[in-house]
Amino acid sequence: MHTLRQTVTEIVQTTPVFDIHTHLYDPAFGELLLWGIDDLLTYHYLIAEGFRYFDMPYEKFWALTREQQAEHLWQALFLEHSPISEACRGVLTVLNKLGLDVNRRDLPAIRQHFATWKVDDYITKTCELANVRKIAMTNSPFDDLERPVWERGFTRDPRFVAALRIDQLLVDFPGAVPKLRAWGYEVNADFSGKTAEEVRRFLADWTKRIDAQYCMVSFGPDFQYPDESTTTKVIERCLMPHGREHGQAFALMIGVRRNVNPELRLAGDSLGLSDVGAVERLCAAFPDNKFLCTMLARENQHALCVAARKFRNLHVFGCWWFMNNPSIIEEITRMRLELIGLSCTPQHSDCRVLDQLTYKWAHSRPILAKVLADKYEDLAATGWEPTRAEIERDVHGVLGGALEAFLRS
Ligand code: RAT
Ligand code: ZN
Repeated sequence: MHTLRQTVTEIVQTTPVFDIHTHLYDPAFGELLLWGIDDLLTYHYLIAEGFRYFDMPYEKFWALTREQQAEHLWQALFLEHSPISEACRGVLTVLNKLGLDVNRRDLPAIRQHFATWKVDDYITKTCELANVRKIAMTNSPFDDLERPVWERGFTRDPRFVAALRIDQLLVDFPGAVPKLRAWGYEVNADFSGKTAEEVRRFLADWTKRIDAQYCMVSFGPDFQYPDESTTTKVIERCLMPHGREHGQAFALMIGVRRNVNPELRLAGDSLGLSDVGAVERLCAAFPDNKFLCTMLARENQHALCVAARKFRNLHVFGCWWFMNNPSIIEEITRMRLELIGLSCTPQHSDCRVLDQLTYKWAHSRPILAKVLADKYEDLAATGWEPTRAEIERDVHGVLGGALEAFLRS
């Protein structure tokens, strides 16, 4: 006889997940899809941690090859100190799940192992290990490496779905204008003339070209709505009508303070406390639009969850970046289930390196199982015994099914 807890754990482990936000790419993008030990070790989370111990100047590190950077990070974060941080532990989980003996602490042997893989087989292997059924990419038409691949066209790998990322349009409209004009859209920085309809044409063209599942932006903690800014204009006159016309949700990731330490490059971003009121005002002003939201500051999570209780057009997701640590994931997942039940997506991976799918889901699943099992046990104590089918339905929901239903609604 299985206990309820064992049943929940087994179902959470075996239910395939739709990972709703990553920075991974369809293999057709070639080198843009990062994978393997050197990409794992040079993940920006680890670079930030490496500089806690390095005494070399920043420029010296950046001048090294990727392999040399990886060796310095391995030395400082794995050999000279025990790799207990979540990001370091993640590297070991990946290696362990691949069947490597991490205890040998042998980087050259690990590299040899990766050299034997072909990318297509490795994607299949990783999706199996992570039990991932579908991966949402982050696709920016403003990215000069990515855009030409879409423009040329390619046969899509059905495991990868697209999300239209439009940060520049929203946070730097004047910077976006010359690019949009060069691509044939008649826009003006002062929003005069046909600007609004031309931005909508741009959004529609890209939505169609990439088959975007949703449209996404990341904002700083100072994000406000409404205000006098061009951001508000783009939202009101372009994004919201576009969203309604195409049934497309608008995903907001709020709270990143970019470049707090520019010397750290991609690893140099921090966080700040945001105004959940801005999200509430957006949801209230556009009841016929759908919003997804995640926030970076722990202190914002409770208010964001309460906002989701008030607005059914708001779907809360993920424990993003600095939130993606076991102690915080458990606390926030528990709180969300208590406040909004199963109508949320507790986790996304935010992977930048394919292999990370393995660890991010291996680390998140037991936490989700633990919190869910606690909740089902509380129900059982009242006499309401959840059936296996009910648990399977619920787990499918929190592992991406609820989001798919929200996007379809
Ligand atoms: O989590 C991350 O890796 C960050 O660097 C960001 O990419 C963030 O997730 C984002 O999508 O802006
Ligand atoms: Zn991201």
